[in-house]
Amino acid sequence: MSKKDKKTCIKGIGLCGFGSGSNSAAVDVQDGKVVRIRNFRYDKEYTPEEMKPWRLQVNDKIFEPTMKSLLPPYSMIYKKRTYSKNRIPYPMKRVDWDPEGERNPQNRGISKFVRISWDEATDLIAKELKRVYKEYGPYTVLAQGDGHGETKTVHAAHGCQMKLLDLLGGYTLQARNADSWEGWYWGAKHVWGQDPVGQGKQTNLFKDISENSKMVLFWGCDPETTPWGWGGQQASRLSYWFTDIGIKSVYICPDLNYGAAVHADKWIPVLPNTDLAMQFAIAYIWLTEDSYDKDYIETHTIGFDYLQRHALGEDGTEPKTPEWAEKICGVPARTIKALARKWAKEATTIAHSNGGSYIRSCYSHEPARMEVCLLAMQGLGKPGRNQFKFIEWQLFGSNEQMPAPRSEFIPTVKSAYTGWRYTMSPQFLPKTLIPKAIQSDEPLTWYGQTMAGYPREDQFIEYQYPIEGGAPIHMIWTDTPCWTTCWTGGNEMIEALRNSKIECIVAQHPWLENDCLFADIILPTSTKMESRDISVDTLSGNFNHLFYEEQCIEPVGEAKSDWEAVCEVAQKLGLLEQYTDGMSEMDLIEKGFMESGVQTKISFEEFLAKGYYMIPTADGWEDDIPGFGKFYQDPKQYPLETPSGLLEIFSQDLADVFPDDQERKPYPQWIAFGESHSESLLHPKSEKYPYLIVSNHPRWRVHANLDDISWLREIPTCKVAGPDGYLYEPVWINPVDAEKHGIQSGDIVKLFNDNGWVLGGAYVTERIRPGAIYQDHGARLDPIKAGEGDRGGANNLICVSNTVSKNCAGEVTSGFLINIEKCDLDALKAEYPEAFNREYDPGTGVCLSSWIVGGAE
Ligand SMILES: Nc1nc2c(c(=O)[nH]1)N[C@H]1C(S)=C(S)[C@@H](COP(=O)(O)OP(=O)(O)OC[C@H]3O[C@@H](n4cnc5c(=O)[nH]c(N)nc54)[C@H](O)[C@@H]3O)O[C@H]1N2
Ligand SMILES: Nc1nc2c(c(=O)[nH]1)N[C@H]1C(S)=C(S)[C@@H](COP(=O)(O)OP(=O)(O)OC[C@H]3O[C@@H](n4cnc5c(=O)[nH]c(N)nc54)[C@H](O)[C@@H]3O)O[C@H]1N2
Ligand SMILES: [Mo]
Repeated sequence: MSKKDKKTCIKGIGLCGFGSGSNSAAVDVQDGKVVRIRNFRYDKEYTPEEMKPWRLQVNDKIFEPTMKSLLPPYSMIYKKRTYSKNRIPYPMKRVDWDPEGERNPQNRGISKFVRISWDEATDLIAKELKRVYKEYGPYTVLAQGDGHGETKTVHAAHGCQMKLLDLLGGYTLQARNADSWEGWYWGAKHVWGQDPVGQGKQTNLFKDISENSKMVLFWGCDPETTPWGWGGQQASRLSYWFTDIGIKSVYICPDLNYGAAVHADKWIPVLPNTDLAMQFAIAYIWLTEDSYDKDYIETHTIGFDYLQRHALGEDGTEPKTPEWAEKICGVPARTIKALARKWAKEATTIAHSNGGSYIRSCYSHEPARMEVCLLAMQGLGKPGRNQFKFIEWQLFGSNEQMPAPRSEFIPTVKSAYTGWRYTMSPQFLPKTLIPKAIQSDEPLTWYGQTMAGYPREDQFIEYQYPIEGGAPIHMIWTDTPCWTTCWTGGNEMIEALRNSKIECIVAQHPWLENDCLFADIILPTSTKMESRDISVDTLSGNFNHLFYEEQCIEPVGEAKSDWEAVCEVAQKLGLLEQYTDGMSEMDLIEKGFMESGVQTKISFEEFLAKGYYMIPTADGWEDDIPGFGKFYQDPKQYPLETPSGLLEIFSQDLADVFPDDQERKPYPQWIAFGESHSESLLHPKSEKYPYLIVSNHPRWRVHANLDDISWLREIPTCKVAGPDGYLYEPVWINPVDAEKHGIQSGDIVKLFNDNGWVLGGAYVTERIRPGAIYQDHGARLDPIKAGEGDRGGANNLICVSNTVSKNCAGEVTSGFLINIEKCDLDALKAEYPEAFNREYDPGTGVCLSSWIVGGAE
């Protein structure tokens, strides 16, 4: 092999999206193929002195950044995703979708696809767009362009189509709900006024916890799984460091998750979405034992009386004693008391990645804001007493949101075409309301833009669909085709996608999976290995850096990047020049650089020559007052973003705008079920469906991504091999519950409720508490009967479709009621022979040939 056939490129291989890569990687390319992906060494072009590494020392123990990136396993195996057997080989059209004749919407998810050329595909799309705009007017195309995805900037996934649709007269935006932090958004924000990432002020918490905390509560937090997806391995290193320096790690979660399994000093297995009861009992202990910070409550909060009366039962409700809570949350009263007493005595910080179904279930605003109240009762912001975000160290990039030592500045690169968090179209729909909007003939109303980062006051504004002068949608253009395995009411969405009002669905995606199966036209897009770009790493917790990404390989099959795909359609519409502003790929990369912050440090030429720029740790970072420290020291000088500037345990705004809302009152209250939800073991519905699902972010995937990676699928906790050789998505069940159903490890089981059923492979284990059943979310859809039953284990299909609560249009994707039974595979096979006769590639489970006429050759 000659030397010149080899090269190494820097790539930000993460799945967070929007130009922010979780950890830079070195990609080795040989003879036009990606052969290996490694950690990237920072010190090739910059010396440690230039980078000014930060350092923490406690006694004789030291914690500092590493000199190479901290890649999670997903990044290392990413060449498998680039070369996946699931790659869409060429543009395709659904066989029985005929724009001149029958469109057969009812066959979406059933019928196959045929190959067409890029020319035909883009002709069809351009024609349909023109027709729909002409016939129905502006805003009648829904752009599904949100979502996480490969960390690209110029070529970025998600949202490329929006600018083109704007040029055509406007579109309906699928407004991304605050998925990751619903409870913080709809609840905590009214107490402490802040967003994004709900958890607020994070300054220097690595240091504060290390030096001042005695205990960290990992509350709905798995530092060995979800930080992998965003921030790499730093959270794991930190967890070991905390143990090393004598900090106690207490895990509160229904499952013994991967972090708990290696780091927990104590695991408190709570029933899903019942934490609120435990929280009230903790408050009850502090109130009755006089072990909370009365001075702080006096000076830093308003409305405490309401909470106090409710906790003690002085408002006509039951007193929230530990014994009362035990019956609801399944945690013994003595454990709750012990936890409350230790917490009152010792400086305690609460750690979350985002909170899991603790804040992503029914009424999640209650536990989220109750947590802030508990933190307030122990003096939020005092040394060692904060809330710590164990992931996304610097996602939105203000110094206040950095638990890691501060760098000189935070580089940013924003694509000219994407950035779903920052765009808003006059006509929009909260993501959670889309199936309803399609199915119903009535206009819809709701409160708030629902997108993270919007000001608190926005939650009090009523919006409607269609807007005045707008019209309902008749076409969908998606670059984020994973509703079925990521969002609420999946089976309901399938029904909506089959509605004849939706005349054309365009999907652009690298892989033939999930909602692609419901499209009419499919465009194959490329992975980041296939194009040049610019990216930034702000999530490693080591050093921020900006880098140029060379093209590694030629596009796979007929793929084009997401941006290039939209350019092709723009060309057909005669709008290419306006769409690109006359800029080439390299122009856009340079623009990204010129706006990044790095342009003041080095020239573009030097940047290209070196390939990257490392941003040093800021001088004086040690002096930054941690977390809520400033607010603690002087709430008048450093007020919060609430109307009073204080922690508002009682929100006058909520009281004024929603006086009749029984589900979200002005202050936290105990609620198990209500008008919007009956997903509780205390509700009669639980007689039929006696378990609460724990649908976590997947250990071995990032949401919908990576379910086709053979190297991951062979790991026993990733898939369970069925007797038929198919690899099923694991279902954890406690031995006590398994026995009731005669279920053993390795059995194929069916999870079901009124919304449908999904299969899984049983893992009988005490790692999940009785009453809860665990199956990760994001498994690849593999319909047995699309809209009803699924073999892949995509449990979002059976997830509830009601929103967080009446006036909160957020998602509920975990902690809902289900039942389980042993599955009679033979009977199922007899009933659905076609689904079971598909030919699967053994390692990856891919069955492209079943969906493409004539196979995928
Ligand atoms: N059951 C359950 N459901 C949940 C949650 C839960 O806890 N439990 N959590 C929720 C949360 S917090 C989130 S953030 C969402 C995640 O939901 P999403 O952000 O929607 O999911 P992703 O799988 O990250 O990405 C969306 C799609 O982008 C695709 N994609 C990746 N790269 C590219 C690309 O370069 N081009 C194109 N065109 N597409 C690309 C992926 O294949 C995938 O289909 O899920 C939510 N749903
Ligand atoms: N590997 C991987 N990493 C990811 C992602 C991914 O899909 N895969 N997604 C990324 C995204 S978009 C986000 S938002 C973050 C999410 O990060 P998180 O919100 O932390 O993720 P989850 O897995 O939903 O929940 C974390 C833990 O909460 C616990 N839990 C579940 N239900 C309950 C409950 O009712 N009460 C309590 N107390 N605990 C509960 C479980 O132990 C679970 O492991 O992760 C990011 N990182
Ligand atoms: Mo998320």
